[in-house]
Amino acid sequence: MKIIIIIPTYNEKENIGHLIDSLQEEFRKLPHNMNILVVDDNSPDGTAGIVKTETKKSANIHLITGKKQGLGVAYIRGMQYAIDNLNADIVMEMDADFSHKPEDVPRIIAALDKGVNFVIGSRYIDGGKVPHDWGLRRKTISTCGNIFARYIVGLYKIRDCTAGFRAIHASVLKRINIGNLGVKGYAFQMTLLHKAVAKGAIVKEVPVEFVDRIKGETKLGASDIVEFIINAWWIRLGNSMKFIRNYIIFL
Ligand SMILES: Nc1nc2c(ncn2[C@@H]2O[C@H](COP(=O)(O)OP(=O)(O)OP(=O)(O)O)[C@@H](O)[C@H]2O)c(=O)[nH]1
Ligand SMILES: [Mg+2]
Repeated sequence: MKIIIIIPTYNEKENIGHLIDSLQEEFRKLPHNMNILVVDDNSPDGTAGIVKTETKKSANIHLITGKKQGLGVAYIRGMQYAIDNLNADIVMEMDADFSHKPEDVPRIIAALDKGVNFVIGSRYIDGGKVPHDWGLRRKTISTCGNIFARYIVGLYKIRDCTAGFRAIHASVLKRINIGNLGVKGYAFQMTLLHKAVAKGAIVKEVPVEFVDRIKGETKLGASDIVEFIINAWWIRLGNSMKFIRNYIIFL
């Protein structure tokens, strides 16, 4: 199986080299064809230069660069490239800042069995953890994001709808027009999950501990929060319209 871990980066020069090394260590334990695709948005700190050096050393490291338009746009570009150019069977999402532990990668991949085609590294099921010293702002954003996704969008059964540590079968992504999700920022995670579930994806959550970044800065901004809220209500409206249409046809 060919697995592509997509890592979006913006100013992650202090993390990306170490993360690639740690992942390569994990890959040695796996029977799959493991690859990394870094999607860098022309980071001014020179992140892409570090990755370019890695691509020359190892054939399983890939890099694409582009204009900064948000986390979601970077993921969409990466997923399309992984499917069209790298022939991915499975695509993974992972942050560059070590918030997602490289040693959890084999467990997330192993959960893709018995028909499961969408695995979430979940902070909010038994065994999952968020940093105990998260500030009020960070805690509120994460908690409210999941409340919105579960109760406004309707993903009731899923506990961590905003996680960015996931493994998805390429077949699921091919069923979705990912170029047409209509989101630019962090709303991507919840929107893709909603679309995948609507297209029949079988989702499983596995517990992970989310670790606070030590190096570099967060990129989560106010525009991401606004887009997330608008998008959640927009999906809710779409769901209601679909329900009304089906009800009228039934009558
Ligand atoms: N290419 C690209 N990557 C991005 C963009 N925004 C964020 N990222 C990357 O996406 C990942 C998640 O971003 P973070 O800033 O760590 O967001 P977060 O984990 O929700 O927030 P913290 O817990 O505060 O770190 C990191 O690898 C970032 O470098 C973007 O606009 N373009
Ligand atoms: Mg982070």
